[in-house]
Amino acid sequence: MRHRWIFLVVFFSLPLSAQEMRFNMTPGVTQVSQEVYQLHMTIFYICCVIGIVVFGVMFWAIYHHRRSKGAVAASFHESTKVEVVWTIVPFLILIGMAIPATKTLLAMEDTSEPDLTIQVTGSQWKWHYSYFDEDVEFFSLLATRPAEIYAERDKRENYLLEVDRPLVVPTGVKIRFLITSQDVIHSWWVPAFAVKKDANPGFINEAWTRIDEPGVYRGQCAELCGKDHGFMPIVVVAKEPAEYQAWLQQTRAEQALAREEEQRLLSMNMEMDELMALGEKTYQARCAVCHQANGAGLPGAFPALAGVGVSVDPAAKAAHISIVVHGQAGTAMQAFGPQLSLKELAAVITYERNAWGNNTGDTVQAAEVQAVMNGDAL
Ligand code: HEC
Ligand SMILES: [Cu+2]
Repeated sequence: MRHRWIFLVVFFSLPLSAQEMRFNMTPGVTQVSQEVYQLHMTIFYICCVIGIVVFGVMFWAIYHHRRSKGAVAASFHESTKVEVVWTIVPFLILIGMAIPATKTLLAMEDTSEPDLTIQVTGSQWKWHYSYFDEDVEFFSLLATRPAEIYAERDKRENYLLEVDRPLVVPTGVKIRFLITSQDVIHSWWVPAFAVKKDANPGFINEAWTRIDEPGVYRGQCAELCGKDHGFMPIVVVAKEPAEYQAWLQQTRAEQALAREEEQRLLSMNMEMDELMALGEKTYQARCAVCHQANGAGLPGAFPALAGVGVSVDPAAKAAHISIVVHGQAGTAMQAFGPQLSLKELAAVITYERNAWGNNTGDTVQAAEVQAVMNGDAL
């Protein structure tokens, strides 16, 4: 037993160094996240003390009452004193843990009196953010390039943790999140805020945060939600209130402009080339995850669009527009009407009708898409 001390050093240094170790939880950047972290450390230390006391007594007893020393087992049972002690001590420990835990949980759940409310909607496989009373909403999609995912290029720093449009929020105000889903269960998780809430279809869950420091905070969907569950990250950019207001103004103006452009588009005829170029881009960004880049689909899960179905049927143009705009209830085929602009819809449908050897020669125009949206016959 010359090296007994090694065991003791390792055992006693575990709780001390846990705070610095990479595999500990992060303290985060909000008051609540720090409370959560402190709570976790408190409970962890309590567990360590219990562990040290229980194993200490056990190992001490084994060592001192070993047979080689001629120890003889004592015979006693039913000690009322011991039974009372081992009931009361754990009871007190549990109460001691429950009080700080309840306090923190109540603070996390208190979504009252927010300064800003944002609806967060998950769907396969992206997030949608809608700012209440601000007329601003957008989708936020993975921005990592497929070449990185398929290891054809080096991976960038925030591999799989980058999006095309981050959620932008002001610092120093109470932000309430209303979290829901359009299809399956997702979960909106940003560790730095200690916010992790399930997004359930048909329900709205609430969470909140108040961020003190401007910065970029990253998270992920934390509920296994299908094939691309690992490909729907979350990026939150916290800005000083003045900068946030400027961003809000600009985004609102951009979105209003885009709506005007939609109106203008209705009376225009776009050329095949333009439609195909935008269509390919839209298809690769939004449809290829399921129907595959070459339109071949995934047998048993996602239908092929190349060579079969509505995409090659000259008589089925309206049906084609309709399934893209309205989706197919009960399947993974979402309604893209609310997700894409009229221009993108017209382009992506045109693309499907003319790519991969699907030579219908049709173009689809914005006005035709609008007509299907309105329920008019083509
Ligand atoms: C999350 C997976 C997913 C994504 C993303 C997706 N689809 Fe689909 N799509 C499906 C599934 C599943 C079906 C089959 C629906 C059914 O069973 O009726 C389908 C069916 C279709 C059909 C009907 C095929 C036929 O001939 O009957 C078309 C057209 C189509 N999708 C176009 C698109 C377009 C355009 C996009 C991108 C804007 C897209 N899809 C994105 C899953 C997806
Ligand atoms: Cu998800």
